Amino acid sequence: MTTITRNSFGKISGREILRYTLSDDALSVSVMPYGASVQRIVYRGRDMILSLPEAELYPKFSAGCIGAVVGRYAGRIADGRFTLDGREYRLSRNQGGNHLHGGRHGFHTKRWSGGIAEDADGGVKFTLLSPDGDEGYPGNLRVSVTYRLTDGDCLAIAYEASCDRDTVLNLTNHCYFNPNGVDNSPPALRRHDESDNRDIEMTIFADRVVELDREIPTGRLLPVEGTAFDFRALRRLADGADASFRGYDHTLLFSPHAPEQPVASARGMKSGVRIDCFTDQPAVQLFTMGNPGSLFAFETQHLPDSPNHPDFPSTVLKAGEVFRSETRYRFTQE
Ligand code: G6D
Repeated sequence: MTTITRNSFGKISGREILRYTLSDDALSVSVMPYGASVQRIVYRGRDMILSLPEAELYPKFSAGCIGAVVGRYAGRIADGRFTLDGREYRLSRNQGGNHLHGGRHGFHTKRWSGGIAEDADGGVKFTLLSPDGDEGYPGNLRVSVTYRLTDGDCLAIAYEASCDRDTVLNLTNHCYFNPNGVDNSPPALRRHDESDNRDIEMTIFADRVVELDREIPTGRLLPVEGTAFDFRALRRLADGADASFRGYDHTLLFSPHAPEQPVASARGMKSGVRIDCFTDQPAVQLFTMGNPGSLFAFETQHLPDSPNHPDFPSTVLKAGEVFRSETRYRFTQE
């Protein structure tokens, strides 16, 4: 049975931020309306994700999207432009001449509304209206994310969205994990790159990786066979690449799989904690902030720049359609 508590988590721009903590059995998850973010995950007494100690720090580090929901479009859109229904849309170009993570004022920077909602089935629901023209996107988009704990120490993240005009949409959550535990104490936060990914084993049920040229897809999907992106068999996250590799910031396309099958698992070799990921999305962005990096983000989503690649799975949300998606992270102590 999930219990939900609420407490003040400081202020952002002078306005109080409430933090909601869902607890059940060995797992507790704290979420907040700034960025509709997952602020903390504690499993059997260990922090599982990077967390900042107070709300006002999150806008300062917003470029990292720490724990946040990212949208309208997670990932990059080349040159900040795409054409839909014969009309070109110009988006904010907030990184290297491209559009990244919904733009300078993407969903991760917004104060969502909501909280403990009757229709959230024992969870916490945040909602946002992204108005027509927001960062250059068409249509008034209503989006919600509901966090709930389900059986077996599992965090379920359910998204729903609809728009009054055709638009593109690619949502994700941007937690930074380490199943061995994350030291979020202030001194360690300044040195968080001293913890590392070396003692993590991982499997990802993906046989193709998006080829990039200067962070933008070329349009080719390459086989992972024999590359640093081949996680089809369990191996250490840090073992697949040589010293010249600058770290993972790549999109892996899942192989066909049953919905109840985890698309990926990460296991802490020190803690024996395993995180299994389940999703209805076609791909995942694996991001390690370097090689081997200190934490990893595992952002389930569509492919980057899909609006400019007709042969990629479509991210078009037609006017009046309802988008629904769910990603789950299950925690197990081996
Ligand atoms: C960098 O390229 C990476 C992104 O993938 C990541 O999500 C972001 O930092 C936080 O821009």
